[in-house]
Amino acid sequence: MIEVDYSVYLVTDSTMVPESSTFLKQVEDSINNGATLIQLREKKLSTLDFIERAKQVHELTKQKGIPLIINDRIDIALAIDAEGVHVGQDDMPAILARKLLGPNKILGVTCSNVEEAKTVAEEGIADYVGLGTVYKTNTKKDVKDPEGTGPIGIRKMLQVLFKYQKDTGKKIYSVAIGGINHSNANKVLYQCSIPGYGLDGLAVVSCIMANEDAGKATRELVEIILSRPEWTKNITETRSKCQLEDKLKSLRQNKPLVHHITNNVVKNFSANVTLAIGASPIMSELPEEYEEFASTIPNLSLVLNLGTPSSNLMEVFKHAIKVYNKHGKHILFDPVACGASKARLECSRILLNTGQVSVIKGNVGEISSIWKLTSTYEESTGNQASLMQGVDSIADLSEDQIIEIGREVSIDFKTVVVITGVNNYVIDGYTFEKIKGGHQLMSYITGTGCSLGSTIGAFLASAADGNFKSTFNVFDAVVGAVELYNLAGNNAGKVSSSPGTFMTNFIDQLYSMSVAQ
Ligand code: 3NM
Ligand code: MG
Repeated sequence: MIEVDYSVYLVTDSTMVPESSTFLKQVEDSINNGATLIQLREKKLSTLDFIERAKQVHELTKQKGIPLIINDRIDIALAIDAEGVHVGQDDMPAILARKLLGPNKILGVTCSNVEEAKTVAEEGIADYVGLGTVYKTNTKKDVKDPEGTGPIGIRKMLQVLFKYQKDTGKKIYSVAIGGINHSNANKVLYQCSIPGYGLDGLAVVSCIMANEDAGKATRELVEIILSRPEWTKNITETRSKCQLEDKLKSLRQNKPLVHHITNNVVKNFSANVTLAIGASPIMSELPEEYEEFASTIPNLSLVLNLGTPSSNLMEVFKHAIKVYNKHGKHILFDPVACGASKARLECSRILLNTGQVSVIKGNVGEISSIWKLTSTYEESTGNQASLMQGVDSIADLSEDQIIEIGREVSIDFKTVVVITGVNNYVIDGYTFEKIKGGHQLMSYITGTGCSLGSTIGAFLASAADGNFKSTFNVFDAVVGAVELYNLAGNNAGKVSSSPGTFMTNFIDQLYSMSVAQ
């Protein structure tokens, strides 16, 4: 069997080569600068021209000792003795392709959903799968899901492949494809993995083929693939057992800025809460200024609140996620009422596919809805995963089930999860902390849920001091914020008998506990 390195997989397209270059030069430059595998994908060439081109590319790949895969055309692969073939779902079925190719050629198959991944796994004859379309792309316009499957969809397919590997001991390699470029390659690798199983590589077309300098583009892509995602640099891996008092000291010193893109109902209250704990709020929905914020302000975080969604706001959210991810700044996502409609859950899916958030905060209903996005069962059988069996509504969930749902969301999205309620749960994989909820009067004041998001945002921005020297990690920051918020709520409740006075007492408590020390 041929040893294959799938990490940097160049799929060719002769229609996008810049005028300053030629098709063969693009491919050669890429091979000489780190491409580990080449797929010749020609949709319009005559058979004769295809063979000629395949021979030329094969000369180049043979010199470097890397495999050449031919898209779709098994006859051409056999004719020139290429190392393998890639088939899509509308091409020759994999079983027949394998028959024609024999056991020793590399066979790759495209999978766009869990069903297709299951079929490929069950047949067990593909060497690797191309999983996509990750993001929308101009290179392949006939894709069904215009937003792309995103990392959530890729992870679902990886779960199927991992299960197959556990059952059979056989591995099917995987690469992600579609809309991958220098700006997201690193994020895709980070987000498109599941515990115990990850992508073996990235397949790209335009970010190399259409580049004026295909060699440089390949080199830079290799560097990005090997580097660490920006936002993980802002996380101190080890916990320091830092107490709330120490976190508040850091908050007072760092005076963090919390950028809110939040709903119209709570803007005022959230700004007041942010100020009361000694942080500063900015409520900006002007995407043009985000790059400036994120690149110049060290103690900055972003709170994304889905409370009053709109098509315009979705574009603002998406832009913000990309910019904050690029600069490694923490994002808290508050999927307000995401279970209320299909459209709202879809907004959450799109945003969680756009980038990486550090914290997802919601009540049991909201976190359960997010959890449904990750379930691999519903697409194929219509059933929810076993975790929800025997549960008619979220009111029936036991504490263990709530924590398990939070844990699955945390592991799948690589994020800290906060579940609010009578008790609050802060969950980071197998680490969790239970924190008593605030006072019942809080439920009479709009924005007390959303403003916990502001408080967490402030702690997150304070933990990340811009020089990556934080003394507490994301989990600790979130625990601190939830502790402060609920302590202040309980203290305010003791001296208030009605919502109006509670509100002022709550702000006063937050202030006296954090600022006036
Ligand atoms: N297959 P770019 S997407 C060839 O989803 C191909 O199966 C896809 O091009 C799939 O890197 C795609 O320029 C094109 O976005 C990817
Ligand atoms: Mg095809």
